Amino acid sequence: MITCERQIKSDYLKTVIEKTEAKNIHEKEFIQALKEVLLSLEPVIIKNENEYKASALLERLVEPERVISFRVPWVDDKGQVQVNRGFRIQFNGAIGPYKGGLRFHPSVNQSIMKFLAFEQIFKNALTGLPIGGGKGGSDFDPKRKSDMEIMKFCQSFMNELQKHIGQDLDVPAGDIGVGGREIGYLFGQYRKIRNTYEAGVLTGKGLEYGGSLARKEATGYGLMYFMREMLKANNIQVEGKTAIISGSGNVAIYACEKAQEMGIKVLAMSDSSGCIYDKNGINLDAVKEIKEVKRGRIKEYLNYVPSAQYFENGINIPAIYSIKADIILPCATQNDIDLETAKILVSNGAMAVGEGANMPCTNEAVEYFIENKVLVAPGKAANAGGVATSALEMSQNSSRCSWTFEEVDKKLENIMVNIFKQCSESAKEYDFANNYVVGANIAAFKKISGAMIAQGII
Ligand code: NDP
Ligand code: 2IT
Repeated sequence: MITCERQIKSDYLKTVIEKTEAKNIHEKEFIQALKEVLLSLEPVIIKNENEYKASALLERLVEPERVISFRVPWVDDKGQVQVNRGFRIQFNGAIGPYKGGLRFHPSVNQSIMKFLAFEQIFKNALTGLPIGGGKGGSDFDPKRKSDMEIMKFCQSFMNELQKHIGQDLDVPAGDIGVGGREIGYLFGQYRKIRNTYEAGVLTGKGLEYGGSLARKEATGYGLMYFMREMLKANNIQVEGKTAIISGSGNVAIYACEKAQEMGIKVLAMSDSSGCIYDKNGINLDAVKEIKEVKRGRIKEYLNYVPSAQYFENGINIPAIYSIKADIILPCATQNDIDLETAKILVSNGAMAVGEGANMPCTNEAVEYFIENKVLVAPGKAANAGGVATSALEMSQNSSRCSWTFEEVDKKLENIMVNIFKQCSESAKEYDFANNYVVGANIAAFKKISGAMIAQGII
């Protein structure tokens, strides 16, 4: 059942999509991510259909190398036993050790893990660094848990995860609900169980024990480097523009920091409860204190800036998307912007969307933006700065040295400039002009397919 309206010319592609959909019928996010990529690859697939078919390239691409699911029992502060489900998806290791974050959020399930791991294969290929695609996490909800409960959960999670990871095998990092604190507890437990100091087994570590300067900032900064390149290529000046940023976690905060540095006025940020609107521009120090220090709610911003406004999310579109801005930066979670929301943003005059989150726009929303000449910086390219800097952390760990903030930031900037170039050139090569969504998929696919074909049928 292909739900997408468009005609598929390649019988091979059509069959693969249909079979994969039938096999994974309950995994809607995975199917969404898969279709977005595969449909856009059609021109490349048509060109090489016989070769791909002969080695079942697409069938292998859509099937994870390994799916690991495990029980995570832990004892809460009241002495009650809790049980969560843990995952690690090792999707594709053709280019390097599996690499990708861990997400702790109650919505986590196999479909979400597989969509994230699938996206990660392409994202990691675009970085130009030797990393394969993986993702993991748990349906554990870190909200309202004590520090002790977080530690106990992380330790139990690692008791099982450690059997499946290693610096040359699979290197997890953070994602939603997993930041520096969690990586610290996870690393400590890995070190204790394995009785070895294997710094490169996790990234996003603290600076005292093998972390890299600028990793914390990397995803948000990288997003803005990509945005700057995209606007520049379309003769749009960055300075003086307005922006709204959904989320107020790691990616959102550092996207805001770099946007402000570039002369963009950030009008609004949000969390899952609602958004703050500050017509004078967001006071980022206040947001950092609320989110990074107090682990509080975005609403508390009004205690710092009483002239700002707070809008609670209703049942329809998230409140933040009713605010008018030039640049839209969804940095919270998947499917935040659907077609209805996209229509509002377009009618409000948005000129560019930068996906800081993974798959924050539905496929229909992305198509609508592109049809309406809104530039889209696709997540797998625009938010690749985080994982790229994780790979730089791995390099520093292997060589037992550490680079300065400026060195890492410069490398990150060069990587993002290069990713934009790849997206732009691949789009042009296949006559998609400034459709960077298609460009990113094609550029990444060429690299992955090349590596998979070279390594034979495995
Ligand atoms: P954080 O946990 O630091 O922040 C997530 C933010 O999104 C919070 O403000 C959270 O609000 C908000 N949010 C709103 N709705 C939801 C929802 N339904 N589920 C989860 N969060 C929600 O995560 P990150 O900033 O690290 O990640 C944000 C996005 O960026 C994710 O899509 C992630 O996959 C992607 N990403 C992250 C990278 C990284 O290096 N960290 C790299 C590349 C992509 P609340 O507190 O109310 O839940
Ligand atoms: O989605 C992502 O790219 C991440 N969460 C970061 C992964 C990593 O390994 O740094």
